Amino acid sequence: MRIVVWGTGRTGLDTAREMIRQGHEVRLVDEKVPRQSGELPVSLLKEDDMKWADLVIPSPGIPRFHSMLGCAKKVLSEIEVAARLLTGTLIAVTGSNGKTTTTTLIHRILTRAGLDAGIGGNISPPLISLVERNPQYIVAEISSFQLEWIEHFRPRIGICLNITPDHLDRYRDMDEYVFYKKIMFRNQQEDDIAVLNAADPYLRTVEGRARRVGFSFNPPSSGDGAFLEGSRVCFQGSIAGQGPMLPEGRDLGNGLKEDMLVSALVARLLGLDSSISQEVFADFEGIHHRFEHVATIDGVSFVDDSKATNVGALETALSGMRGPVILILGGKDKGGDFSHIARRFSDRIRMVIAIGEAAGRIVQEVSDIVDAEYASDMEQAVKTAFERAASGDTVLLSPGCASFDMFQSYAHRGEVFRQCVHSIR
Ligand code: UMA
Repeated sequence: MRIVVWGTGRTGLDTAREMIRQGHEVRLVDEKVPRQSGELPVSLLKEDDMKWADLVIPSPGIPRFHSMLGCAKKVLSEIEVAARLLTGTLIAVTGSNGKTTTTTLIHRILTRAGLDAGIGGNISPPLISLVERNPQYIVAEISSFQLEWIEHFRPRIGICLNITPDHLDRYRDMDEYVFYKKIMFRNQQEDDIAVLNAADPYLRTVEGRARRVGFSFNPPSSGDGAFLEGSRVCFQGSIAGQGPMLPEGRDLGNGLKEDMLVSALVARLLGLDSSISQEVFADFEGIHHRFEHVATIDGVSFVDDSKATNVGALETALSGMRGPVILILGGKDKGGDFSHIARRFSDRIRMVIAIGEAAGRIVQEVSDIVDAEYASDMEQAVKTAFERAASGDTVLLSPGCASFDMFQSYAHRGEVFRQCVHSIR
């Protein structure tokens, strides 16, 4: 087959290599001046490439309505192509927040249980890079971008953690974003499982024939599912019984608690012993830049939640906090509603410090509700936060925005925050 692989990031390079290994004729193209890509030749994308190809595989970053894709005979996403080649049990995790942590936890549980499990997708490496090893279980983090060009993609267990506004700079509106999240369940059959957040109004209905299993902090109203009783995970319905304990004695935050609840549920559905999940949770120190404690200086705690790139993640972080919070917000605007956050958590937000491209809009939206001011950069934001904080306060970087206006990535933003905190000492 003649295949155009479009994009020379991680997805494009791994896809091109695998398609060549599968014996296809491959053109690797990009719209930007081709970077060095090791052994693979790259050319600038031309309309002729679209006409030449039987199949185009665009990288997730390429917008669905890019005019060039309109000239292609057939377009499939990398996850669709990978899923057709992988023969193991596919466990796919989507949602606006918590995907990376949940994917990591499930993978660790399977590995600790002695199963042959691979991990990939949006978390990286791309799913296609697992094809050569073809593990018995595949735990995949799946983004809405990757779901835009699926056809038969059908996870054995599909999980949607939550849907909150995100990527509204890519999608026309919330409906379109929700559509591409829920499309993951469309091809599931009766012997598949859809694990859905029972408290999320967007997930009350999903397409597909899969058996539904719910989760929420409180017992779901009916059916099979998982909930929390204190720190204990409990299961109801046909899987009823006690699950693992979540670690006590450290502040997990609501986001991590929910991710552990879902992971324990998936382990139960796979028939694994709860003690395995409990051991994994006890050892788990979280992932970088997701509600990560950086330091406590003069009684003021600094928490790096730079991975919170939308207001849903910010809301989850704040909902698990009690004491006064000085909140650093801002970055590249994704259209989230910050006044709602300020109203809901006005009891615990001591002040907001806004940075980056979205700073003007944020200060305008929240300053009637909580104290708010601008900072020119991260260094000034951290300095101001420390000056205003009292012992017992938390300075929380949970920006609710993308990072690309001032930083290379959310990880880079988190590292800069960390350096600024350490330079206070
Ligand atoms: N390109 C074009 N034209 C365009 C856009 C991009 O030619 O209009 C080219 C660029 O020049 C570049 C390539 O496409 O060469 C970049 O493709 P990409 O942005 O898809 O980058 P990858 O390195 O392949 O990374 C992708 C995911 N990126 C996006 O979804 C934007 C990575 O998720 C993922 O880890 C990786 O595949 C492996 O699966 C990142 C992400 O931000 C972390 N994801 C979003 C999120 O989590 O919110 C969805």
